[in-house]
Amino acid sequence: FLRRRLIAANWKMNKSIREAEDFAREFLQLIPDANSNERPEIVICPPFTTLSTLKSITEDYGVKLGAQNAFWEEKGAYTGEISPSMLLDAACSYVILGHSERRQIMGESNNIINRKVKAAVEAGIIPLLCVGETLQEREKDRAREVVKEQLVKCLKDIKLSGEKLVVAYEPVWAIGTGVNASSDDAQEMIAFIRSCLEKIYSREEADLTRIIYGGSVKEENIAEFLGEADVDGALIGGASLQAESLARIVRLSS
Ligand code: G2H
Repeated sequence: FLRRRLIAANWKMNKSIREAEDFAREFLQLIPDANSNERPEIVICPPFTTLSTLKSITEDYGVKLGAQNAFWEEKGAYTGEISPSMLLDAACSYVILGHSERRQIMGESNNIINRKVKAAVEAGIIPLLCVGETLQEREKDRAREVVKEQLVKCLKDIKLSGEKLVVAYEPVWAIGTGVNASSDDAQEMIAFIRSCLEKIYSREEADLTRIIYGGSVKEENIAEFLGEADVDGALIGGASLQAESLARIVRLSS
């Protein structure tokens, strides 16, 4: 298959160091071997404070790490911020950018996200760029327009080569609500996102880029999403916090 499946866990602001350690030890026992070609790519995006502990436990097992945010500058007087190169140093291969919680609660605009995506790509970290419409936008039939605008603005002037970007379609109304989008809705929007990437980049780039679905994914619905032609994996919040639940999702994605 052209694109390797990706299962990414977004822990959001959850877990102490001890809890992360317990999770990792249990999780690693429950998933297929790293060299099993049955296994999807697995990325855990924990709070910054648990990265180092998770690295020491997971690095020999091929489970990758990602961060949940990054700043756009490399270093300097930016109190409280963390740069993409620091994340690379902390063993992150990925960084979630543009998550709707940051757009809504922290007021991140497409322009800010664009600067972050650019900095991440330049540092060699793969952005997991989140896009998605609100319920109001969907009801006004503006979902495609909003998602297209997010893609165009967040990817402005960003050169890509190969698999240097992952897009996550996360309809805001499906996040943490227990109300997932239907797999048809996800397929339709993800195919549309692929067509936008084709316009922004090229057919080849669009075919290589993995586009995943996020929003109330759980073991009961993962197979349905993965059954869709354009859905290359999932970004999982709530259901990724328990090792058993995430491991079952991984096994169902094999
Ligand atoms: C959407 C998702 C993970 P949840 O934010 O990014 O969270 O699976 O809890 O809806």
